Amino acid sequence: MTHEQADDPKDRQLGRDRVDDTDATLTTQQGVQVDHTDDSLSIGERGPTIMEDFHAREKLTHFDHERIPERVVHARGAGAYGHFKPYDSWLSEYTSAGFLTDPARQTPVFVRFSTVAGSRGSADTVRDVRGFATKFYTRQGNYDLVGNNMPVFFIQDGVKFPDFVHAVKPEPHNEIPQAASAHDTLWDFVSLQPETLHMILWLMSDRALPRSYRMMQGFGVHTFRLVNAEGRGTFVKFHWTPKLGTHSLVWDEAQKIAGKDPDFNRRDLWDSIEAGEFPEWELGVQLVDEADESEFDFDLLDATKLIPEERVPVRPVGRMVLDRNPDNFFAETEQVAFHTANLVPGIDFSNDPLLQARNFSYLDTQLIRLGGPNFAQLPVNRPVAEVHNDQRDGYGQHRIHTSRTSYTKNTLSGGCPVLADSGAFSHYAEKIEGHKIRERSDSFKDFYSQATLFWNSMSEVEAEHLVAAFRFELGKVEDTDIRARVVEELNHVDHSLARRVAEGVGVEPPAKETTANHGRSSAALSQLNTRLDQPATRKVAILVADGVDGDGTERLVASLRAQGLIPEKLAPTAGSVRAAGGGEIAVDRAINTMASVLYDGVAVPCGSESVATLSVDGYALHFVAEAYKHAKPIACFGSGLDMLRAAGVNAELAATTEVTVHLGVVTTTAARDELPDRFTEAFAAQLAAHRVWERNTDTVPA
Ligand code: HDE
Repeated sequence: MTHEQADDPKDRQLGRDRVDDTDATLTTQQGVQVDHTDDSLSIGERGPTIMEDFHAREKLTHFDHERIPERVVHARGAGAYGHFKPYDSWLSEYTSAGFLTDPARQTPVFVRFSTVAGSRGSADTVRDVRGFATKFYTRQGNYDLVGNNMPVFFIQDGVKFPDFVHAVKPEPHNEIPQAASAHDTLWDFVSLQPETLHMILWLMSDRALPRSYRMMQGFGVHTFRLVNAEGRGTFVKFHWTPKLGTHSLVWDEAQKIAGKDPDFNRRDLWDSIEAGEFPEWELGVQLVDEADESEFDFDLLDATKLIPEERVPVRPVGRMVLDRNPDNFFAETEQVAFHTANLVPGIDFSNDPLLQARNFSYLDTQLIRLGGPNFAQLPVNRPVAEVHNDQRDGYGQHRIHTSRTSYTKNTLSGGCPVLADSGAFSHYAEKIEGHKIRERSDSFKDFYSQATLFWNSMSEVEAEHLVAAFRFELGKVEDTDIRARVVEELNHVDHSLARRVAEGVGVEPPAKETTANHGRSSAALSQLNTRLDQPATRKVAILVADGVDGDGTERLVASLRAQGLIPEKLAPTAGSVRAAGGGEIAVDRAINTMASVLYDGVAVPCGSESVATLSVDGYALHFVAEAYKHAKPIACFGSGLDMLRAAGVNAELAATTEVTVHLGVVTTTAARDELPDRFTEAFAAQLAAHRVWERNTDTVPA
């Protein structure tokens, strides 16, 4: 797990704090050796335990204090280390930040992905926004880009954040439901706060159900400002684009995974890094000249709006790779402290009122969560840049300042630490004039146009999923007035959307449209327009039983592996199965310990005995039918076709040695050594495309 990377300054620094217990003897916190930790010190064999047992008291006391408050939002997460490197220096025209402009510089990073609403032990695959927070340990200090996997937010002003979070979190009287937005308080809030609508559409879309953290886009959300060496400012939006494309689960699958493997996304991130399949993203920027600030039909300072990519293209800046799992979840992933105000020279804020509130909130929250002002000294938070200042003392102070002075200016320490004469952060000298008011700018008041833009940009299947999500969520709302109010709000977005939702939730569909649909769309908003050519790391279940075609199966496994896929052999019981031609084939897992929802595709090899067994095995039949239901690619060869028939797969299964693909089902009657390479290639291509949306699975039970 830990392989110290000599060229990584953050990893070298962490190395000084790592504790290796190999060959070590058990001790107390004071280093006194302990030879017995199973029984407390007592008077006689059956007598009372005595206070004097300092080992037992220390052990229990430490245990009693092991927990810290979980994050008030984004409590559930998973993190990893890696590095970022710019491709070239083009961005230096806009920013003095060296880590974004020096292609020779590799900057260590720590990234934490998270859900928002659930508590620390909640399931990964709930319908929610995902956090995508990156700490860059730059030479100029730490820079945190604390973003999400959706480019907009629910509210425009941070003062509404506690209201919004209270509405979406479990209801206060009974703390139900956990990690779910399908309940009355959230939708009550939404129905009364139209600024939420655009983000609510994103939340009801497939974006809220990522297949993997490795297959999510990331967004800085706010408009920030880049500042170049001459002090010129340029507005910027940050984008992360995953190498593997942006892919999602389907809702039925997501709900089942929440039970079958609540750690699904966390495990996926961990396993892929352990396997050397390092997740990658490209950082891109949308730049807007300050002079063009008012050229848009929305306000750049409004975090419920995105800049359509057709209007301002995303320009590539560099590449981030995550290549190292943390050593200790608590020490690193739990204690990492992000803060939107962790800036380095060359990057600055805009006046987005949501961002301004965050700049207060993140520091404040760390004080309660991490117990005092010295959390920046925790190994994961410590910058690689040197830290010298006059801040002293406080809980958990680790530094031993040897200086006699802790004030500036001084003469007794030779004036040290001295003020920087170059390279310091200098706040952008924006000219501001105005009255002190508590009012929302008129430029923030178009709540619907971009919600409509998003809706118009959905492919047919994405739109169907979105309507189904609204029907599910509102269908769970008990108060019919709330349902009706949400439908009224949707009628401002699109009349057909409002009608389709209304019909599913028992609300009178609005008779006529309230706002005409502007008809504009943006291709970049549909996930189906992201990469669909990357099969790497897709997991494939190969169903086998005694009598399976051993050569064909091993050939299939080898060629899937060669294409970067992860095949696993599943049989009715763990251990191994007997191959038709003799010999044993090792089985990775028993079918009943897994489920099709944990795989991207399924394959059934040839072998009449094996197929006959699987065709009467309820787990195996359900496995195939469910994968088919969830629009997953399926492949089978030789007599494997019979298993698909038994499972009720309604694609055409051509009885020919040619490789045939129909509705994402790849078949050939060839087996063993005859199995053509084109068979796995065709299967891999289907897996890269993620799902087979043209399949009609309405009649397949789930
Ligand atoms: Fe956060 N948010 N947030 N948020 N947020 C926190 O900070 C807050 C917002 C985001 O992996 C908290 O350390 C306010 C937008 C991520 O550790 C807290 C407002 C975006 C994470 C907090 C927002 C985010 C947080 C909870 C409105 C996307 C997880 C614990 C003004 C751009 C970071 C913590 C991690 C975490 C406050 C809005 C993303 C309480 C007040 C917009 C990814 O400080």
